[in-house]
Amino acid sequence: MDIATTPTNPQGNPEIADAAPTPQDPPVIRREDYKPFPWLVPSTKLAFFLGLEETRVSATLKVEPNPAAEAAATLRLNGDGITPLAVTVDGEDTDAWEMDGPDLVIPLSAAPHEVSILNGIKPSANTQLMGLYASNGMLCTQCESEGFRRITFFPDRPDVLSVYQVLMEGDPSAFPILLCNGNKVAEGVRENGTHWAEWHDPWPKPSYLFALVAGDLVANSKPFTTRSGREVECNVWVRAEDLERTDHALESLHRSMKWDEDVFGREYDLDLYNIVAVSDFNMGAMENKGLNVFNTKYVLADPDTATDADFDAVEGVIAHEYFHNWSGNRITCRDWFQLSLKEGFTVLRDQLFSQDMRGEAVKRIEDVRILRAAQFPEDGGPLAHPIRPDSYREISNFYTATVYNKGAEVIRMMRSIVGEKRFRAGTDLYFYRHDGEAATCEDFITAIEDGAGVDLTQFRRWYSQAGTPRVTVRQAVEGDSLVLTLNQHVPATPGQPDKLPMPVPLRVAVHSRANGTLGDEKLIILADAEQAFTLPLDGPDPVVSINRSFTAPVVIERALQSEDLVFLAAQDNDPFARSEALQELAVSHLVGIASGEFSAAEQAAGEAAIIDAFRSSLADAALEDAMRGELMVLPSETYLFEVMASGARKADPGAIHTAREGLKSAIGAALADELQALHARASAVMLDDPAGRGARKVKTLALALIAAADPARAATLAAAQYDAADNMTDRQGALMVLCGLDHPARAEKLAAFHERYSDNPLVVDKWFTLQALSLHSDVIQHVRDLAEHPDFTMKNPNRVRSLHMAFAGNPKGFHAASGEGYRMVADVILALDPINPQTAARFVPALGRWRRIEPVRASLMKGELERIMAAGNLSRDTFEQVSRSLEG
Ligand code: B3K
Ligand code: ZN
Repeated sequence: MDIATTPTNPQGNPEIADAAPTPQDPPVIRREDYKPFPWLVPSTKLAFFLGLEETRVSATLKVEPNPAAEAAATLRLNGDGITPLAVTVDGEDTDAWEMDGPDLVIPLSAAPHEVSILNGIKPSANTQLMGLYASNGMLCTQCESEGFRRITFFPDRPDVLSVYQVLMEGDPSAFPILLCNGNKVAEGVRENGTHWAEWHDPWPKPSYLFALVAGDLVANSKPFTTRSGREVECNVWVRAEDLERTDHALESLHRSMKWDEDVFGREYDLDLYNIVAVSDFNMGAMENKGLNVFNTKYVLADPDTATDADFDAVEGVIAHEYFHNWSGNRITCRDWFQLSLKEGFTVLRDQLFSQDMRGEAVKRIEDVRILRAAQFPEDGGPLAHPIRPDSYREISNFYTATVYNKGAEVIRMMRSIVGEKRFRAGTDLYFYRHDGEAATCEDFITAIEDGAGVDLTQFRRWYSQAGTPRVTVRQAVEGDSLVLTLNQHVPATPGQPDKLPMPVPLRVAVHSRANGTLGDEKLIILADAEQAFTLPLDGPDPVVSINRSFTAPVVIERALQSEDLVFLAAQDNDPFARSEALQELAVSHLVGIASGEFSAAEQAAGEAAIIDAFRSSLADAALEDAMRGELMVLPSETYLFEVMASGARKADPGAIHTAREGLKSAIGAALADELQALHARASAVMLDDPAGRGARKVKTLALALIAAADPARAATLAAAQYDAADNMTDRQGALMVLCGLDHPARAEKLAAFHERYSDNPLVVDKWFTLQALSLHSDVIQHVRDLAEHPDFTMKNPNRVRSLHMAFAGNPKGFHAASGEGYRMVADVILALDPINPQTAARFVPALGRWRRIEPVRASLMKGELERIMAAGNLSRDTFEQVSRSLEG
């Protein structure tokens, strides 16, 4: 059936199938079993007859035998919860097909054919938000990884590339705007009043990059002229009431387009770039070719409703999705095991972009903080996997911090080893060599080797071994040199008991504490299990600054004297190293206290050293506030758990929390005057002052430290900050501090905030999150009550995350000694799994860390996982995560 010539709505009303039952023991898919698909699909024509309740989909695939694959006598097309209403082969209706589980199998001779299938779907009933679904009266899609098979039958795998032509037809009052990938080539109105648009995407693409959107939308538009002089129409589509908050997204897109030309030599390749914001979305955004679909959270921003951090996140995600146009779309993945090929590389590209936009050191500190808080625990737990996994049951579970963030670190290491210029030669070769292909991580590594002229044989282990390497450091003075002896050890992870050494690039410098001289930076590469490096010495009391700017994603283990760390924190010429020294000081102090290893005298000395370091960063006039703010952030509790849980020692969340709050209170008390002075100075900086961002950051950080020592004073200051605020950063910061306090201003300002923003869902999300993340002693009861609030719904992922995911990330509430926090999160998983399995499964890793936690809490956590398992009838997503968490 040729969709271009059959534009009317098909007649008849056969039953439209609903979701298929979920298997209890889904099969394991292995990387080593990869085989190319037996058929090529050079072109795909789709026709959509759109309706919120029911949408008809007609698909016509031109297929031909794939000369690179074993011949097959059948064509297997993936489906998920759909049934064919009609099938034709070469224009003839046929019954010669069968369903094999969810898939449609059609016998086919080894020759070119045209296969057409008609089916129907129910977008409004689609609560999983995969495939075609309804959001706020509009229709939109999410296909990565395997959502396209919920729309129509297709070889739904990333190595089948096809050119798509799509007809969309629907009621113009419900769906005035019809968008799809590529360019609009025709449009019109039928006699019956429906309107239609036909879209053509000239770039062959895998099905996961397909997208359509139909709804009542308006655009903020501004053309971008590429370096070769082509004009690209750039649109950010939103609901009319959100239009005024779209300038930042549009400008971010333009900055990304320019940066990718300048830094990676990549130019955009269509005349149109559409971004659509939807409020029901499982993740941040999706890089569909020419038609990115975004969570509203990463599009809408203005100072009244979005914090400075929200502005940064919008810019970063817009950049990320834009950069995918080359690292992901022009070159895609051969199979889902190669996910880091596009995600690791694209995260690195967006990190480098944001470093250029916002300052290298601050961005690097933020990225390392995320890595430590989110990825290190993954690497140390039952769900550990290499950046290129070897097997999965449900690929959605592998969109992880390991694949994304560690994947970016691994490619960043390549860049550090060869230098920026040679790395660019490597990426140029990669883009040239594999353009239009579905490639592998191995292809990427080989291109960097060939383009940059480097041997990465041993380096490949970073792709196959899971676990965060531990690097121990010993130092000895020999004459006028310093000998640095480094050992590396990669811990065992599930399925990988024995590891081999990997190349670990480390930027180092040797300073002299006695002379106050700072040594030159040098790159060393630790490749063996143990290796010694001789470095020049500048003076007495050498202090080694190591892993500067975090050249390798490893844990450095060394026993440095606190004077040395205080010296590095105050003096190092690498701002990243300064923040690292402070972190190292705080980590060893807090873990020492929490594990009961410190005497009272050691505790007092450690506290005094940290207070000294804080004092000097507060007093350092040469420091920008943005950087000062980074120095004021203590290590996260999840990272402290990781450090505390080493060898036979387990993490004690209660002791860590008490130690960390105790340190905050000691800092707040000792530096009360300095912190108040900082708060006052920062409060005087105006919104549009270029220094305003840094000032807003230190303002709330100062308030939080004051609150730990003097709650009453902090409450007064926070209430005043709230009342005076002319922006969301200050307002949210003040409310964050108030939420943790027992003070009448807490309820008063929370109510005012809700009333002011009750019609803005993104800000109402903040209202939920602030309460779920709070340090208040009744946080568990607050979360229980909020789950009953009329604004709460399990159907909207942003709302679920704003309350329950925030709570799961609140160590105080989640790890409450009673086990209530664990029970609440398990209840959320059970309630959410039938509605939205992808989002439900995201809650499992928090409980899955039980093995690293002290025995009483560990058994409570494990008990909840067992309760989930025993409930049965779990989705593939949740089943995989829970079973791995119990086995691993
Ligand atoms: N590629 C998408 C993520 C899709 C997740 C599917 N479960 C967004 C991104 O990484 O840019
Ligand atoms: Zn991505």
